[in-house]
Amino acid sequence: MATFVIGDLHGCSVQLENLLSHIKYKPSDKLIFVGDIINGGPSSLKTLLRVIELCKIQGNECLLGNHELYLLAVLDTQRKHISNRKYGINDILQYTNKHQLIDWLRQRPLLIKNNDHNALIVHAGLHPTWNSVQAIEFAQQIETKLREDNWQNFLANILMHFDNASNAQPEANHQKMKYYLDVFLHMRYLDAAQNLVLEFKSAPISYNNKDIFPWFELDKANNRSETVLFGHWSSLGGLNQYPHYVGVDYGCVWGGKLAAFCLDDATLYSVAGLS
Ligand SMILES: [Mn+2]
Repeated sequence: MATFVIGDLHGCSVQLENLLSHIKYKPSDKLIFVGDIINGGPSSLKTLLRVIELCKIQGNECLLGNHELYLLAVLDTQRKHISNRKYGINDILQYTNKHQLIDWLRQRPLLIKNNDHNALIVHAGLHPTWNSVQAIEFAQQIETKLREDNWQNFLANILMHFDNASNAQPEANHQKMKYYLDVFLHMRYLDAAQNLVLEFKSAPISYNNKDIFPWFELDKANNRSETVLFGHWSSLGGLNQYPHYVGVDYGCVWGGKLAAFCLDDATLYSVAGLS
């Protein structure tokens, strides 16, 4: 039995099957998907249905990614589906039982604590000012809201401030929740004062002259006892040189690789991404 943390799938169902074969997956293994299951590759619906099926097996779990949050937001009737991705998520939006998928997605965690391997797994990252207890607490606050019956109201209130669609002053609580979502689902860089810098998405080498830092470079000073694993940052091309920070998004949908990191022996497995 082994535990694998699997990178962003983005609708690449063929690559997921290839990866499961490559790691010789068996139901006694544990799979942890870092989120961004959908949007990008040719088969968002098929990939999501497969991950849901896999997560019915005890021990397997999937985080919420920003693309899943985006899907939840599109279901909010005030929004139109706009995707700059080649294939998008129309197959999900046209699916008869899409509300079952939505209800499954909004039950997903923003943070997984794996005690067997002393690991924290998140979609984008952890803020350096948060200790692990705080991070778990902040994740639970969002998870609780998304699981409530009026989750759409909650999301609409938060997302109103994502895209500046409103001039209304956000409530302090909504501002706080938006900040947590930005850290868990969107963060890549911070400035020297540890403020989020969300507009930069390329690899660090692209910004040599800027006063911005990958979040994990600042977080290293905390000497967390846990290993932090994350996805989301495809342009980073994975991160495998630090013992306590492991990036598993190797850009499958961008012609890179789909990766699974085995927590038991710190081995990285990968298969070719979408060509
Ligand atoms: Mn992402």
